[in-house]
Amino acid sequence: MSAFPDIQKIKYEGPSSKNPLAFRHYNETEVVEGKSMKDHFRFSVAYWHTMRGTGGDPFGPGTMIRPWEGKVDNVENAVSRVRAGFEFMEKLGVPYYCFHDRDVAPEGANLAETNKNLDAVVKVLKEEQGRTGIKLLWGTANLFSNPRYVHGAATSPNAESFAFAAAQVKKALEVAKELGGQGYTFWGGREGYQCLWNTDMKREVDHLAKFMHMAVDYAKKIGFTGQFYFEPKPKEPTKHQYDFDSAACINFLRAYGLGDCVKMNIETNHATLAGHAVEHELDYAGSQGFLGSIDANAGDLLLGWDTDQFPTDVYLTAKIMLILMKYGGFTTGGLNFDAKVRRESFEPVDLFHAHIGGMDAFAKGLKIAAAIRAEGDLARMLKDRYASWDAGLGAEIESGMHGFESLEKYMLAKGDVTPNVSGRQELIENVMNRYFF
Ligand code: XLS
Ligand code: NI
Ligand code: NI
Repeated sequence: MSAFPDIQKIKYEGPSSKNPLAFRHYNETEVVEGKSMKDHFRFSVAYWHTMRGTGGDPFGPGTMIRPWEGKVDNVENAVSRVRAGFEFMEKLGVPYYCFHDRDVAPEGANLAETNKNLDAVVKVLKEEQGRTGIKLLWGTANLFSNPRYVHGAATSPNAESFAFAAAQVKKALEVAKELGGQGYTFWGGREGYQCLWNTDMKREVDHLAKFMHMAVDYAKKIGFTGQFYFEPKPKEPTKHQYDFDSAACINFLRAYGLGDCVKMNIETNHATLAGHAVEHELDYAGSQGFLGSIDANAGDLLLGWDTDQFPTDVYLTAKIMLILMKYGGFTTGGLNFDAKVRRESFEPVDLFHAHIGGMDAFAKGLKIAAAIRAEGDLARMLKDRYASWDAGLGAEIESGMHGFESLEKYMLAKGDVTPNVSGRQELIENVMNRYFF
């Protein structure tokens, strides 16, 4: 039985189309800078939002109409949801998806039963992957919903919560391997604290590192070769999450000897919660060699929480694509829509509108970014600004020829610096705007 009987495969119709169920810019085979759009983006659907989002909020219950959902959340229901999910992704034309263990299969009465439930659904996921060619971008484990994780998982003061989480991630890695997953993501969940007076921060952060090492070791042991990612988020649900931003995460990974095996998964709205722009987070991660994958969404500046909206702002997508292309694009990673339809958008067709809009916004952003790169103004203005480092004294400093004494000697002889030139921010902003309107 079809879950979306009235919807056909979404096609590219070009910028003049007014068909709400067609792409205006995302044309998967179109080549930009030598690579197809499909390969630039490696779009992915987030199973937790798209297939499990209920629309519930602190003021009321779920609102979503999802005809394929049964009354009881058992394995049978989970299986029909998988069929609906793959029909959705196939009609949308995305090559990847991501999920948490608990998104796809219900928990049982104990760990053994839970694992059995998961195995039963994974069998169907594998079958649907084979049927459609859709692949697993990354898997992850939900280490935050169940009350056993009330104080965190890897950073819990309760050692048995750590142990349960370890068992869960062990299984999640096995599943990711079974499904040919290209990655595995750690997101902090409740790894953080509400009150420092009852928190041994050093011990908790040490435990988090120990946990990640166990995961990396186990992946090696079973031959899971997917890329590990660490996803920063500064707050929510705890007041202070340990995975605050790119800089904090990269410091943590390096300090604990995980720098070679884990890259970053950057999420737009998490960046803004940290007081950064997403392009800052991407550039920081990229410049340190840690740029792995992207969770694409958008926040609302008038609401201070993780609203997980679909990205529609072409300025935003163009900025993201500029940084991504600067670092050579994705290898194992992709662009995962970690985004949900609004509570008021409760019909199945809204899921299509949301993803089509996001994909089109990124496709347009890619074209703009490619045009900026082709013309080269931005690169030229940037290079000019650092010209003093390309020859003479700057080049000598960069190549290690100087220390404080020789620099003092140089400045004593010269007296003062060559006058600075304007940063030309407004001019650069105007030049950038040429590509948008
Ligand atoms: C929550 C996170 C989460 C991760 C996966 O805010 O974005 O969805 O991406 O655990
Ligand atoms: Ni995310
Ligand atoms: Ni998020």
